[in-house]
Amino acid sequence: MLKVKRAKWPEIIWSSCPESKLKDAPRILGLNPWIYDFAAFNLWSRPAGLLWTLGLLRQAGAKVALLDCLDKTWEDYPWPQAQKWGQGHYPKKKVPKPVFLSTVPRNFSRYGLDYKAVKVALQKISPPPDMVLISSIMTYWYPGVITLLHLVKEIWPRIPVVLGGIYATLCTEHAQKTGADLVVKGRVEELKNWQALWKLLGISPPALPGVEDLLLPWDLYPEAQFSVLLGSRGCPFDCDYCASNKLYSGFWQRSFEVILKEFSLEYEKGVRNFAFYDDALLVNPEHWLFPFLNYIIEKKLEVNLHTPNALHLRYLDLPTCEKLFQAGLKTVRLGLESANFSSRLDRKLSLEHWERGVRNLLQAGFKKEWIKAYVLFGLPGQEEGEVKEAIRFVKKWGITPELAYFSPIPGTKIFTLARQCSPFPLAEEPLFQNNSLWPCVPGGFSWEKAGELKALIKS
Ligand code: B12
Ligand code: SF4
Repeated sequence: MLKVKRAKWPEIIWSSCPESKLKDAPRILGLNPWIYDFAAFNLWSRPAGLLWTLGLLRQAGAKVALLDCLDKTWEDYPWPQAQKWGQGHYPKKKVPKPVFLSTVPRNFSRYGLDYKAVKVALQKISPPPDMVLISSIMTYWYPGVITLLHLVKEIWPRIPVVLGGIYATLCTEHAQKTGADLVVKGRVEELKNWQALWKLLGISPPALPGVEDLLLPWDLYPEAQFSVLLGSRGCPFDCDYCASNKLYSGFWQRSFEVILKEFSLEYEKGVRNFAFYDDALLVNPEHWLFPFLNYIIEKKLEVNLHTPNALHLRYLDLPTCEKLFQAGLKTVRLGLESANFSSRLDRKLSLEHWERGVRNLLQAGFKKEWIKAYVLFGLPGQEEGEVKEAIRFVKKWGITPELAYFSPIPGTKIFTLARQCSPFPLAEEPLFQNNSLWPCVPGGFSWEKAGELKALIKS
């Protein structure tokens, strides 16, 4: 087993591609900000988009380093003990609520590494990086982006800072007001984005490495409790509440060989927990998923696989369920959303799909307690009865419902209706897109209602 240790605080490790032909390779630092929210739990969370970006830049010849505020990072840094399968709590510090959220009856915290620990680690980087990249995930987590951006600008006022990711793509105008030198909307591998990055560095852009062969640089996390597998981008469905199509139109799959290489490097490091990040993991499974599952089964590798991002029930035929079971899928999440099968906001599921999928999972050997079905709560105009009906429906099957609170996302089909229903200016202020606020539920978040639904789930 290839064991690589974490550095000691406050050291940041740089890495480059051995075949780099770039003279005076620029040093590019990637930062994943803290989460600022009412609640946060690490469900195998990694900034996959930032890793993708750093991977391409390293491949093109740059020297890269990563500081992820949501990762333990340093060998001697205190961090909550991870749970059985690598998921777990973040350290948290209560912080004042942003003014827009001052009336919400919940505590607001910064999750992740201590602010001062990050500040000192950045100050110690010598010489300073030539460019800093800041990633963004949930739109309403932008306070973490701004805090980090201000910190970077305080330490290195003249170093260019680039902001990219999901918030930057879905709320570009808002992101342009953060003070970043460049806001990248969409995929970094789009030629105009790639060129803009290098222009900011003052270097003529090297050829864009092929994304087909790209290995995500998971080695930037030396001692990981878990890792992520991303075998595809996009989703062939187009549900009214989902931003998948806005983030990647079309559907593209990586090759089995590339996934296997990425997985093997992580496995060699000792990683045994892998979470799939695909929006449509089970679409066209012959391309890479089946060969990958077969490989694990044939080699008798002991791994735990997790699908926090939900599986499409329509593709759960018996052979697929058996392969998933034998390969070690432990966390099974299903996208039910609603038990109303006649009028739905998605195009992905019928009652027959549900019945057949759940039966096949059970027949393949999955225990009922490993399976949870997401039920969407808080959609514009949604009747509370519909949510309760869905909870009861799932429970009838002996599996556990899990509420997925609705986040209104700019650019989705339902966003216009969400804006009409919500008392908050959803388009102008991304903080109101936070699912914890229940932004489209009359009266907003209520502890009483949350308790009532929790009790129904537990009953
Ligand atoms: C994996 C995933 C998760 C994981 C964890 C994600 C994480 N890292 O923390 C899990 C399953 C836990 C999760 C949970 C949730 N998620 Co989620 N998730 C995703 C998903 C499917 C993939 C994100 C991803 O990594 N993509 C792969 C990378 C490679 O793509 P990318 O980030 O777009 O990166 C590209 C560009 O953006 C750019 N880029 C990215 N970063 C950078 C940085 C720089 C500097 C540059 C230059 C470029 C750049 O280049 C990259 C390569 O092309 C997205 C949907 C999607 N298709 O993106 C939803 C999504 C982000 N999730 C969403 C939601 C709603 C949730 C939940 C709230 C669901 C719920 N209702 O309970 C929870 C909340 C999580 C929490 N902790 O509180 C929404 C976002 C909502 C919002 N307002 O922002 C999305 C968009 C799905 C949707 N419904 O439309 N999620
Ligand atoms: S099936 Fe899932 S990922 Fe695909 S569009 Fe619908 S909600 Fe989004």
